[in-house]
Amino acid sequence: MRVDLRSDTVTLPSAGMRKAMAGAEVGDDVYGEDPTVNRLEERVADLLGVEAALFMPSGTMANQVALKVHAEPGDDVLDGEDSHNWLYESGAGAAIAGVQFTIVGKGGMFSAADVQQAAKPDNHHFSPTRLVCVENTHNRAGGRIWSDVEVKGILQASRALGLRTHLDGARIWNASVATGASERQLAAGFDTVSTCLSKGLGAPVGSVLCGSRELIHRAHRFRKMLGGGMRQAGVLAAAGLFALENHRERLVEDHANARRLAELLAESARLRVDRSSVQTNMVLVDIDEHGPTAGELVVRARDEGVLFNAVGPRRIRLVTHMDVSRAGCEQAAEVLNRTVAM
Ligand code: TLP
Repeated sequence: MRVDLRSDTVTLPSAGMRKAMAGAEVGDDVYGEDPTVNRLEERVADLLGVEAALFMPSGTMANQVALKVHAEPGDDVLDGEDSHNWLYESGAGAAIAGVQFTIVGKGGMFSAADVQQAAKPDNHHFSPTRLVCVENTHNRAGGRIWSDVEVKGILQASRALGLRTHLDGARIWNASVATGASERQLAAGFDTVSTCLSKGLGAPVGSVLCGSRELIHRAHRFRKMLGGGMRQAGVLAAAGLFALENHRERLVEDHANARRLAELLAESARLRVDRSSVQTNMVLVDIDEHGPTAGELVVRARDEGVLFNAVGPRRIRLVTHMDVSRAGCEQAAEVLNRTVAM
C-alpha cells in the first residue's frame, strides 16, 4: 500500500464529489453568472461571518490578492517566521504587490507586543507598516493553532496602530474542528481571510478570499489582473461545496491519525517528536545526529511506498488526510522506524 503523507493537497476527488462536479449548473463567472460559484461564495461568506467572498484558483492567489488589496508598493507587512505568504509563494509579495516583509516573533507565532515593537513610526525614512498577517493553522509550525487570546491581542494592537489584518486560514477548517470554535469565531476581527478547499477538505482546486464588500470588490480587479478570472468555474465550485458539506467534520479523524502517528514515531530512538505539538493534521519529526539526513530518509521510505517531505536538513513533515487510513499511518510509522535505524 502506498501511503502519501507529503501534504493534504494530494487528496483525490471522491466519486460523490466527481458526481457533484459533473452535474454542476454553470455560467460565465467573469460576468458573475455562474450560479454554483455564486452559491459557494455565499456559503463561505456565511460560514465565516463576512459580507462577501471571492472564489480563487489557489491559496497563493488568494493571499497575494489580499496583499494587493491592502498594501501599496513599498509598504511593510508584518508576518510570522516561515509564513506561507512569505516563504512559499515564490517571492510574489515582492514581485507583485511590491511589499517588504518584517518577520516578527518565533516559529511562526507572535504577540501583540511584537506588533507594537515592529510597527514603524510615521516618519519618511521608513517603509509604512500597513498590514499584519496571521496563519492559522500554521503550516511550518506543524499545524499549530493560535490561541484566542493571542489573536485578540494582535487584532487589538493592530487596530490601535491603524494596521490592516489578514488571516491565512488555508486550514481554518482544521483549527475549527480541533478547538470547537466556529470558523466565524476564528475569522472574527480580520479584514480579510483566505481559506482553502483543496487541502484537508479534499477539493481538487480552489480557495476563497473573504472580507467586506468593499475589499472584495477591490480583490475582484486584482484577481482578474493575475489571470484568476475563470469562466464556467462552477464545476470546480461544486467540488468545494461538496467538500464543505461532507468533509469538514471528518477532519477529526485526520487529527486522531496524526496523534497516533506521532505516538508510534516517538518509539524510535532516532526520532524526536514533540507529541504535545500535534494539534491538527501535521507531525513534525526531527532525526537525531546518528540517523540519516531528512533527504536520505525520504528516499529510503519512498522506496517502500511511504512518502513525506523534508522540511529541514534533519526535519520531516507528515500530513494526514482523507486518503490515508489509520492502517496506512501505522504502516508508515513501521517503515519510518525501521528505515531510520538502517
Ligand atoms: N501549502 C502547501 C505547500 O505550498 C507548502 C502544503 O503542502 O502545505 N497557505 C497555507 C498555510 C498553505 O499551507 C498553503 C499550501 C497555501 C496557503 C497555498 O495554497 P495553494 O497551494 O492552493 O496555492
